[in-house]
Parts: sequence; structure tokens; C-alpha cells
Amino acid sequence: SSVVYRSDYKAPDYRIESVNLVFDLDPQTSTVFNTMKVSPLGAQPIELVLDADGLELVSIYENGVQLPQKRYSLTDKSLTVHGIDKPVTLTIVNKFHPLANTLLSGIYISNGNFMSQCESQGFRRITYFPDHPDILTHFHVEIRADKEKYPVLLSNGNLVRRDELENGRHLAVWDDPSLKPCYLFALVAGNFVKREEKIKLANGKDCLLQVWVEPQNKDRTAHTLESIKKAIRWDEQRWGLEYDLERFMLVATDDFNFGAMENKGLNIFNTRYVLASPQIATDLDYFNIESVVGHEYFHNWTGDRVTLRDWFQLTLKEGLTVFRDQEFSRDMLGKAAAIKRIMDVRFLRSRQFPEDAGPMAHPVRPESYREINNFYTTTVYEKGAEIYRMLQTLLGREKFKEGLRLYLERNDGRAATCEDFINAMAQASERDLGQFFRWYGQAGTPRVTVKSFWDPEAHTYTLVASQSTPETPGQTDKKPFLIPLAVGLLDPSGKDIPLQLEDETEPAGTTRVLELRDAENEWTFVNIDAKPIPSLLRDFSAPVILNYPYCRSELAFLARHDSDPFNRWDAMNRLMLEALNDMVDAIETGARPSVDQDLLAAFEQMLTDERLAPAFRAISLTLPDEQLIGERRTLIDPEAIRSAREELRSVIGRRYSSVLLKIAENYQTPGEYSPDAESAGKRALKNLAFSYLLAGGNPKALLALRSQFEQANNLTDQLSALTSIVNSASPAKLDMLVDAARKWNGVPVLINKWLTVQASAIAQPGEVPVLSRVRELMASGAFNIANPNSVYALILAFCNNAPEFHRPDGSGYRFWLEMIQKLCKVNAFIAARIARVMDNWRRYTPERARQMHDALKLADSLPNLPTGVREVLDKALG
Ligand code: DPP
Ligand code: ZN
Repeated sequence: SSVVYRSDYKAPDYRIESVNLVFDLDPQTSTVFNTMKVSPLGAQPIELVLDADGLELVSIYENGVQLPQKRYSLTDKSLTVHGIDKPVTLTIVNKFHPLANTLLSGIYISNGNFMSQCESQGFRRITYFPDHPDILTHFHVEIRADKEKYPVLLSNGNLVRRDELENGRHLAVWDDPSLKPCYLFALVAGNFVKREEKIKLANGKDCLLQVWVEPQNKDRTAHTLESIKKAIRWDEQRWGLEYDLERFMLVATDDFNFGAMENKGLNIFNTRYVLASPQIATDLDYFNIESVVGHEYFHNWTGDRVTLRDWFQLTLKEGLTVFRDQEFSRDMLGKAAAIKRIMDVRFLRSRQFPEDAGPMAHPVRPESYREINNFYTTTVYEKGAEIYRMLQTLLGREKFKEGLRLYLERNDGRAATCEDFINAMAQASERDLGQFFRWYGQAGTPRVTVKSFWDPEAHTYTLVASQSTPETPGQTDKKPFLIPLAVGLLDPSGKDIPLQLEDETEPAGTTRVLELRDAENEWTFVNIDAKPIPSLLRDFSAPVILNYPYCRSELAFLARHDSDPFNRWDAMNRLMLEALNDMVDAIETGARPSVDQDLLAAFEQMLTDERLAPAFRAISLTLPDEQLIGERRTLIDPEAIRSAREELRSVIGRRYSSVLLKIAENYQTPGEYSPDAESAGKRALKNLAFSYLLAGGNPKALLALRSQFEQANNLTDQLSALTSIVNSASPAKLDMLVDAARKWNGVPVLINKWLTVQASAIAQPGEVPVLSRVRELMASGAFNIANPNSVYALILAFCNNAPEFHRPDGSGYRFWLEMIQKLCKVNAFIAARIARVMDNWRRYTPERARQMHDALKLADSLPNLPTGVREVLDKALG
């Protein structure tokens, strides 16, 4: 199958002035009457290529007259109308099949309701249309359906009319006054109830907010509505951006490929990012819902009003909107703001860095793809977000805001490119951003190595930073990036030193953003009376791997004193990583692992520092995940990594049992449940203490957690108790799992958590392999292979349970192959996602790598592989 290149882009030679869609909905076979006004832009007659996927053409008319056969050609993938030489009205009638649509792209059925998903290329599964983001038009939509089964009929824009029809059917007409590409089209028809509120926007206009869910979920929508209001206010206050339609609607569905979708005025959400109540959502769920609601709402400007010229520009909306939602969540956290940056960087390092170092490595703006759905990646999203953050750091908040406003103003109602964005930023800041633009085009994580020199006689301190970026597929010769390197210097008492560079007349602040532009640059600070300890890359000012030869006592010093909370966390994290790395070394050579004393001292210090916010202590005292530990290894042995990590957890649990028990007691959150940041922080610290105690085999903690599981008034505490006990040696786990299944039955978001706890379990010596349990669960009513959340909750969670997935007997790899085979028949997008778990097979111990390679080969030889799956496998095999 063919490769699409960014360089192949051609501007359209026609306009679609408007499209009028009439839907006659039926789950088996629905009919669309699609009327488009088409105007050629030049003097030459045009060939109008309309995309199609799985459609049945019924008839086609031009200006009301049936189009003769010779005027069009039809293939599986397109309908081409020849020789249009003046403005015409085309009417196309076609059919499609919602019930048979298990790809969940186009219009499909979820729990008996009609639902749509068009990004990236789903609209062509609904009707014949130029399915490209640069074709913007006015949509007018009429939906007809059975009134009893589908009382609610929604589409984008404003509701124009509702009416009754014969045979128990009814209709609704929606008109979207904005210009949009078809990937932002949405249609929903079904049995839903709403929570709504009318608010006033900053410009004084009224706006109706609605959250639509299936009837059983009505009481789980208050947090969603609050989140929408917060997002609207924040966008008004922080960026001066207002909403433009009379209503903003959000609909929830259980069956959804993405987390959510920003369709104009009618966002569609996966239920996991909508539904919240103390019984069905954890603190983290509440937090994530607010963030995803924000993300999709913020797309209204960065994505919808200003959309994309082509799919290669995806980061122009996704990276930018992730940056905006990260800033939103940080602002909403108040005093606990620091943990948002830490969470984001932790995710970037354990998910995006490996992608950037593996066979799927691609620039934030890719040059080619076979299946665009494979490029909704952590690189495009999260590394993309870092690009916008770096710009804000380099230009300052004011100039960045000016640049963003200029970009939006200039491109409103247009399909833009990354160049359009950078040009607006360059103009607003009067800076040349040519070198900075390389961040969009060069893949791979840059290494920044810093050396320092203190001159006691001259009282100067010099930092020398160099950069290099490893090769990635198709890119061997990397040019230097412009890297903002935020630094501070700590004096021997741990205080920030006012920073003055040698060519300056006075100090300016205690954090300076140095600009690393060349292969190597240096900076000299003056008036440095004692040897400082550098705090480098503060707030993680660039997505790079920083090398500086810190000794462990310096890391412990930074963990204790750094005024930059991110670096304080990072110092602790590095200490943990180094200690764990030593332990893995020992285990791999058959020696007894010993625990680093500097680490334990720093750990205890932070554990008992009551001045620190509980949320910050909890995140700082959590050990790095197995993935991150593996990243540092030459070859990955998942068993050794888990043993080391569990050994450290158990040592901590035993050594600090009395402090941990005290914390577990002092940080209870009695009274009514509230997901606010402070209470959530307390719960996080308490539950972390419990998990260490349990790892250390503490019997008191076990009893306390059992009663917490039974009596807690919130899911955070219940789930945390269950997870800790399932991962312990306690035989109580079996009863508790049965109990949980009984309590959580019938609520998909809860059943999925129940599946994940088991798929991610840490198997104890003598227990059956986790895979046996996963297979049982797959055969049970709790699992549904057609539902993406279910697949992620059970199958993906198991594949990420590294020591179990990578068991030396190869059982995990055989399971993976079976799943690929099954999923290819149901949902090729989800199959491609599962395929990616084998990406980094070369990084594993030789026997594992060989078996992974064999499994990849077998998968690659399967007949009728979907393009997206083939793309992933071919790249992995290289
Ligand atoms: N729904 C996905 C997102 O918002 C794709 N646009 O990121
Ligand atoms: Zn998005």
C-alpha cells in the first residue's frame, strides 16, 4: 500500500461552498442525501475526487439531473466527477451500515445509540466527500430517526428546527454557521439525558452548556459541567479567547477509539473522561476529566477555528492544545501546581523518549505515513507540547501570548501550517526562529552534557553545555537545536545565588534561561564566592536528556534544598534510579542487591518533612516505574528490574514502618469525599505509605487496608487498597476481587479498573502466571474485544506488565500474536496500537529479543493485514 508524503500536498482547485446532509437513520442500513455546491477556482474544468470507504452509491445528480455514467468513475476508495467547469450542485445518495461498523470510525452504534467519529478519515465512511482538512465548508444537517428509540438528535452548530414525521419518526435540523472541515462533523442520535446550564460569556453573550449521557449516568455529570465552565473562564482570562456558538454540547459514549473528540460545538467523549462520582472515579480520574474537558474545549480555537492544512501538521493543533491543557491543569491545582509538571515529564520520559529512540521515531511533524492513525503519538502530542512550552520560555509569557493571538487572528477560519504559527511568533517577538523550527523536523531526544568549573580566585563559575542528537530512522545528520536551558546555582547553605553573567553590570534573578545554540556553548557567572551546586534544566525547560556528573550527595542536597520544585523531585528521582540501577546490576550477576544509604537518608528526610505538600511528597517518594528503569539498561531484563524495585519497596516498608504507619494514620481524609487537590494529596501520601508497608509485609497495614477497602466512601481509597493487596502475598486478595466484581458489576468504567488491577498484578512466587488469569477474564462477561477501553484495560495492561509479558517461555508473545489476529478483524486502529508494544524488541535480553522477533515475523506474514498494522510491524522489523 502507498505512502503519503508531506511534500505531495496540493492546494485544492475548487471550493465546496456548502454541504446539506439529510440522514435517514437505521442501524442496519442508513441513507444519506448529500447536496454539495461546488465551485471550480480556475478557468480549467476540474476533476472532483470524492473519498469513500465502504459506501454504497445509490444515485448522483448534477443540478437536479441524473449524472450520465461517462461523467464519473467509481472505485472502492473514491468517486470522481469529471469535467466540472462552472459552479454546480451535486446531489449524491448513498448508504452505509452502522451496526457492522466495528472500526468505530464514521457512524456506528454504541449501546444502541448512533455515534460518530470522523477524525482523521471517518467522514468518507459516511458519504462521498473530499475528506481532507483543508476543505472547509458550511454544514447544514437534517437527521431523521425513530422517535422512541432515538429521542435525542444532535449535530454541530445551532438547532434550527424539530418536527414530527410519519411512522413514529421525527427530525431535527442543525446549522453550523462556522466553516469547518469534515473531520469536525458530528452526529449523535439516541436515548440520552442531559445536565445543562446557561452561562454568560465574557463578551456578555449567553451560552447553553449541555452534557449528554445515557440515563443511568445522569448523576455522574456534575464534575464534567463544572470542568467546562472552568475551561471557558480560563481561556477567557489567560488568553482572551472566547467561545463563538450559542451552545456547547458534550456527549459520552462507552465505545470510542480516542479519549475524546473536539467536533465543533459537539464534543464526543469516551465515558472514562466524563463520568465522575465518588464511587466510580478516583482522584486521578477527576483530575484527568477536567484536563481532557479542557483539552477538547481549547481545541475550539486551536484546531477548529484554526484547523490544519494537512495531517502532517497534526501537532499544530495537538501539541499546542496539550500545552494549553497542561497550563490549565497547572493553574487549577493552586498550591499543588508543581506536581502537574512532574506528572507530564514523567509521562514524557517513560513513553515519548522510548518512542523517539525506537523504530517508530518520527519528527513532531512527520514527513510521511502509511496510516495517519498511527501518528496520534506521544511525539506529536507530548513532545509537540514541549515545543510550545519552550517558545513560551524563550519569548516570555507576554510575547508568546501576543504571538498566539496574532496566529489565531490571521488564520481564523483557515487551514494552517506549522510555518504559519512560527511566523506569527517570530513577528510578535521580533526574533528569528529559523533554528528553533528544527524542533518540528528533527526526531530523536537531544543529549545535553554540562560541565562546570569554579575558579576560587576569580570567583567565577563557568558552565559548558554541549548537545548531540542520536540518529533516528531516515535521519542521520542532526543539526544543533536551540535549547532553552533554565539554570540556577545553589550556595552551600542551599540558597539560590543571584545570577550575574560576566558581561552584565548587576545580577538579574536566580533562574536564568541560557540559550544553547551550537554544538557547544559556555557561560560564566561572576561573584561566586563558594563552589555552588548547579540546578540545571529547571522546570524541565527542554525535552532533552541531561548529563551532569552529580554525585549522590549532591543529588540528595538538591532534593532537600532546590527552590525549583521540579528539580527537587528530579534529584530524588535520579537518586532512586541510580540506586535501582545498581540493584539490577547485582541481581543480574546473581549477587544480593544492597540499598544505597544516601538514597535512604534522602528518602527519610523528605518523608518526614511536614513543610512539603503531601501531594509533592507522594509523587517524589514514588519509585520510578519499571519502564523508566529499563531505559537506562543496555539490555532489558524485566524480571531483574521488578525484583530490584520490589526489594527496594520492601526495604523501605520495613525500615520506616513506624513513620509510614504514622503517615497512614495522620493523612486520613474523614468526612464527605472531595476530589480537591489538597485532599487528593493526602490520600496519595497515605496510600503510598500503605503500599510500602504492605511491600514490607506489615500485618497492621494489611488489616487497615482490608477495612479501608470495605469502608471507604471513595473509589481512590478502595482501589488503592485492592491494588496494594492484590500485589502483596496476602491470600485475602481472592475474596476481595470477588467482592469488587460484585460491587462494580454493571458499571463499565469500574469493571475496566477491575480488569487492569488483575492484568497488571505483581505475581508472587508460587502463584499462577498472570496470563492464565487474563485468559480467564477474556472468556468472561467482563471483557469485550469490540470495546477499546476493555482491550486497553485488559490486553494492553497485561502487555505493559513487563515481567509477565516477557516471561522467558514466550507465552506473552504468543498471546500478543493471537490478539493481533483477533483485533485485526474487529478494529484495525486498536490492533495497531497493541502491535506497538513490540517496538523496542531489540532492547531486550537476547533470548527474549529472538522470540519477539519471531512473533513479529509471524504477525507480518498474516494475510490481509490492515495498512496501519503492517506499517507498525514493518518499522519494528526494520
Ligand atoms: N480527539 C483527539 C484529541 O483531542 C484527536 N483530536 O486529541
Ligand atoms: Zn486533541
